[in-house]
Amino acid sequence: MPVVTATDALLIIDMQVDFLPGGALAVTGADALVPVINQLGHLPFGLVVATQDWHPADHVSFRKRGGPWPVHCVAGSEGAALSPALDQARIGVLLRKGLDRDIDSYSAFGDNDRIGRTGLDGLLRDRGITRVFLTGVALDYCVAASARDACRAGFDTVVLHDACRSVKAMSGRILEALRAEGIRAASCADLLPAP
Ligand code: VGL
Ligand code: ZN
Repeated sequence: MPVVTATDALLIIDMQVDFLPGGALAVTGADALVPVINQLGHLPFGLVVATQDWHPADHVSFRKRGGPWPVHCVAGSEGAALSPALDQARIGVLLRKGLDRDIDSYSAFGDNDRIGRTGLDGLLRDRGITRVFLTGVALDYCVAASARDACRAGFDTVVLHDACRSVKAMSGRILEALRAEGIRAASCADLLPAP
């Protein structure tokens, strides 16, 4: 059972209004993750990082520009805000991604073209982080991309499967694919003290 210490980081991916039920790109069950992620905030992580998908109004990922997604998480809009129920007191770094109108950025670590990087890998290393735990949405897009980049950057990478939801794919298949790449899966109960 993994014991959380100061060399661990919690990554909270895109827990924004537009990804919650009723939002522009709703992920089923995303609202149920909020109390789960709030609970994790009580553990002694060395750093808690939250991301926000933060797009210009004419972003390349939007259908009106031939992209796969409805308009979502437009910078500064209500839909781009973090869930109001998410406990923000523990968030040490708030990272916005997808700001460039011509390239999407699923991963917290950089753009999909793998050229533009956010610097998160260096930031984590500088803070002495060796292991990252991933939570949030969507498991099949931004969580998976972030987990792959974390693993590639040399961090021990753990997806907290019951603190994530997929938008399209079956979560089991995604976790299986990630596991084959060296990314582990654990449940929140593995980290939290028994009630
Ligand atoms: C996401 C699709 C488009 C995500 C963001 O957070 O997984 N998915 N933009
Ligand atoms: Zn997006």
